[in-house]
Amino acid sequence: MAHRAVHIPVIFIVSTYSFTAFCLYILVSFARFETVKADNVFSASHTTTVPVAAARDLRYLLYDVNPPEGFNLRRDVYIRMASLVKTLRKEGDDWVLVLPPWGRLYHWQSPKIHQIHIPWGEFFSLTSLQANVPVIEYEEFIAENGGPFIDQVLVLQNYAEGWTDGKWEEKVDERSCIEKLMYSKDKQGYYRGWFWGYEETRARNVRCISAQGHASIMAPVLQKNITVTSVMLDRAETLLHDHYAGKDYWDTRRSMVFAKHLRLIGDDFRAKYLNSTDDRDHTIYSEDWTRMKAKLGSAKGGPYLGVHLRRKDFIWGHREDVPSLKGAVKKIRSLMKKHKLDKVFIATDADEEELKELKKLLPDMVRFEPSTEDLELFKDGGVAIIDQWICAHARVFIGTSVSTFSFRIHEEREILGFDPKTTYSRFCGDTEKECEQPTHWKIVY
Ligand SMILES: Nc1nc2c(ncn2[C@@H]2O[C@H](COP(=O)(O)OP(=O)(O)OP(=O)(O)O)[C@@H](O)[C@H]2O)c(=O)[nH]1
Ligand SMILES: *[C@@H]1O[C@H](CO)[C@@H](O)[C@H](O)[C@H]1NC(C)=O
Ligand SMILES: *[C@@H]1O[C@H](CO)[C@@H](O)[C@H](O)[C@H]1NC(C)=O
Repeated sequence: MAHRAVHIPVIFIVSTYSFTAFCLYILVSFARFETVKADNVFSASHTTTVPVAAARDLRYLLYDVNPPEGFNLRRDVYIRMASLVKTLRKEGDDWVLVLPPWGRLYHWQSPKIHQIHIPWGEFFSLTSLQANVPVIEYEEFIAENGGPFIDQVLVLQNYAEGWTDGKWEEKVDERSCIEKLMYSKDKQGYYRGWFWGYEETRARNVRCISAQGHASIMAPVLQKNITVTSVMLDRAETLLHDHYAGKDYWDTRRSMVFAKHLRLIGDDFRAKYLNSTDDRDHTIYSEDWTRMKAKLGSAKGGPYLGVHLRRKDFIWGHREDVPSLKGAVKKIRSLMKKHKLDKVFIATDADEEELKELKKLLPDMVRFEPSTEDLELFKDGGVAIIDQWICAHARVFIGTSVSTFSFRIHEEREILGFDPKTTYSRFCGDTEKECEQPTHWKIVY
């Protein structure tokens, strides 16, 4: 299963962060200092301060991610691409990020519902995203571009030889493709591929690029080596964060505001089943994320314990850091007692059989269970967001070890202003010896 691999980038970023990120940060800051003087890089009017203002062509950056990666790692890759677009916009052309339609995700298995070609607007607030970096939906790109054509696809890959002498260095080079190319030429000489399930989409050219480093190492290549209008980076997860948990990371993360209809469903559910309202719980949310600066510890949260219990592929491998259901319920009971909470909300991807067992062990648990019509409307991604939203508003939260789903809840709680003591804890495996708890990443405003 590809899920082992899925976790590597996350752990990697966290572990390399200390020794590379600092250097990267310095590098990037220097580049910034040279080109733009403290202006707003996203406003159309900043052309006046850029030396090459005369020819600011509109260009499109598209991207896609390795198919087995889940929803929440894809949200993380978006942050890296937004950062790259910010770097690109500092010099030269007017780059716009094209949002890759959602669909065909491994975990989205609800039968009989159409889960392909899903625009970002169904899950996130587009105006919020746009307040951070210019973005458009894929279908808008097709319309603006005059057809479903992408000029250049760059398939990103690592270096065949790995790290030379075990030394980490940043580099990018055109190389022959290491893996079998997922694109093939049609009779007209165009390249056909997955393209988010848009069969009519084709590429004029496909090349492989070996890249090792942070997202913005692609900037010089896109600015200087390539002159065509639309470029797609496939396997974009190959690139690392420019500056993990830095200001730019958090700006983009804060701009990823959930779509309003999903937040409203979550809020109604909180009020109805969990006696939780923003007024009482001090979780007032500003529609404009740039004004959202809640002080740590200001949020109280609803009178319930929020739980993210990741199962499925996390238990198939008999991982040491994932508890049995009995172990999880024991922990839940003790947390409820400790914090004097009589309600518990559970978000989980557990299968039918495990759910039955869980209900037996914890008959009073509350879950968001969408009707068939609701599921058709929100889709698996929307239901996941509603679950995350409800967990994000709990008085106390506990998640699952190295689950990107849990990580996104941590960030949401950080934005809402919860005391870190109520957020950064996870279940321990039944026999786990050293149960390291999640890291607190503070928002940089
Ligand atoms: N509604 C709901 N869906 C969940 C829950 N936990 C997992 N899922 C589903 O399973 C997917 C989990 O994959 P990811 O989003 O990638 O998060 P992850 O737990 O880190 O898993 P990997 O990244 O695949 O290792 C989610 O996108 C959901 O579709 C949950 O508590 N509620
Ligand atoms: C980009 O162009 C430079 C200069 O021509 C060249 O040295 C470099 O190898 C090219 N990079 C890529 C990734 O094609
Ligand atoms: C809901 O919470 C309020 C304030 O904490 C409390 O006064 C009220 O009794 C609660 N209602 C229910 C139904 O638990």
